[in-house]
Amino acid sequence: MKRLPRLLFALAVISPQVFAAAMPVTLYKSPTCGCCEAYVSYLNSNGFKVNAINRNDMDTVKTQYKVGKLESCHTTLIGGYVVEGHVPVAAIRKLLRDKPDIVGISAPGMPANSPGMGEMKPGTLTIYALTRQQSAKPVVFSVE
Ligand SMILES: [Cu+2]
Repeated sequence: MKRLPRLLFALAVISPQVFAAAMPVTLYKSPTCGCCEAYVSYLNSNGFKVNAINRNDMDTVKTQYKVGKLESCHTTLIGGYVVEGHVPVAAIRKLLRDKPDIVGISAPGMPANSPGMGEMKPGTLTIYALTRQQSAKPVVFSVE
């Protein structure tokens, strides 16, 4: 038993991403949203630990987190950012790594080629920035 901590330490050094604790996130969704559930599973299987909260007043949530015209079905809070809709984890990781001065990111609507919706086709899904001053023209954050 005494060897176990050492072993864990060694493994943690070798593969930090495997041993990094799952990142806790909060996700607000309507209780009847099926694609939202699919997205919860997607996040959970990609190293996040989702606390999904059912809300019947998603309009209030959208107003509270200022998603504006870039709204989708569910709203997720990750590391101080708002992640709106079916955003691929690659974009979330970029957001958490680069820490831009924005409110968050969004995959507005419910695009068919997004995680939790359907088959992803790399390079086809545009992710937008939720800027502090909601600009008339949407600002592209990344293409996934
Ligand atoms: Cu959806």
